[in-house]
Amino acid sequence: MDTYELVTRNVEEVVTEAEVRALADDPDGKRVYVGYEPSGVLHIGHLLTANKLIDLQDAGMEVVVLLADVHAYLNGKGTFEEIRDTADQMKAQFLAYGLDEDSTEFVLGSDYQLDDDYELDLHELELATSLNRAKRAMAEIQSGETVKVSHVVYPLMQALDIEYLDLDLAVGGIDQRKVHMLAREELPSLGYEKRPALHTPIIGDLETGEGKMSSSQGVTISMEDTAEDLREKVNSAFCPPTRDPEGDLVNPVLELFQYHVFPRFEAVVVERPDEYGGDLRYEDYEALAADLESGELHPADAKGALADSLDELIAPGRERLHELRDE
Ligand code: IYR
Repeated sequence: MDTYELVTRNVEEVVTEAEVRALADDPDGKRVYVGYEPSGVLHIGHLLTANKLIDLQDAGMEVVVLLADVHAYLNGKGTFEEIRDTADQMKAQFLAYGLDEDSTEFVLGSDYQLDDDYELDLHELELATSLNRAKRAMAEIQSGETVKVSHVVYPLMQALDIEYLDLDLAVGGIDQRKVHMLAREELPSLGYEKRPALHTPIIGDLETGEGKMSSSQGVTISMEDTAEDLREKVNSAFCPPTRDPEGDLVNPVLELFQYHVFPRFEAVVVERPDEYGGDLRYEDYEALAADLESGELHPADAKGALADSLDELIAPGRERLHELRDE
């Protein structure tokens, strides 16, 4: 796989292809980031962008993980103290998950976002941005109904982070795209360069395949799940072997294979007794999806292999969480 392919595999949007190609041509030392509002336990959404960060590290880039404590505070996630505690736990889980310790820098937002220069640039952005634009940028990120003033400051700070962390590339779920577009438009008005962005898909709810799999509603997979939890959740997941009337394969089981399992394992082995055809080995997602669609691979067998792979992926982080709680 060439570097551009590695950098952009499994993403939903590349902004812009030409800019990301230029980075992929000379990846060494390029700084890329994802920002996360700290939360105590990582879930599948965090792990999807973490997989992209691992790809980017493999491509030779340096990763910055922003533990966005001020953003979490602005989004009503608790007191500063509570948020900081969860930031430490989050860092430990990312490292256990497989981010490379030597080329990952963890930064707390409050380490620089309260500085004078940042604050004055923020006010300049506030002056340059319409209230509507900021609200729209925030619509997919903000959880509650009521938009507070803090919710329109939030995306402007996120835009400034790209400059203040001296980044070459911003990465986020597709729900972050309007903030990144705002950043591309507004940073130049402050005399800063605009940066490219990669947006990863958001996986649909496990039981319906629709909407997003999130911790706030429905079933999600998290770093806390035991092997048994995973088996139960995956077993009850929506896994139609056929396409929907529009011809799309809406299938959260396949999505988990595509975005979580294949990027991290060389091959997936589906164990089957000999009388059912014996073991199957897949080296890429496409081959597994094709077999599920043709009926060669039974959904129950695919689910068993998925639960095992997910367990292997989260086991080190789960152990780390237990250690932290025992301390
Ligand atoms: N908006 C993100 C959190 C976040 C991301 C970045 I990139 C920042 O610079 C700051 C905050 C979320 O929805 O979790």
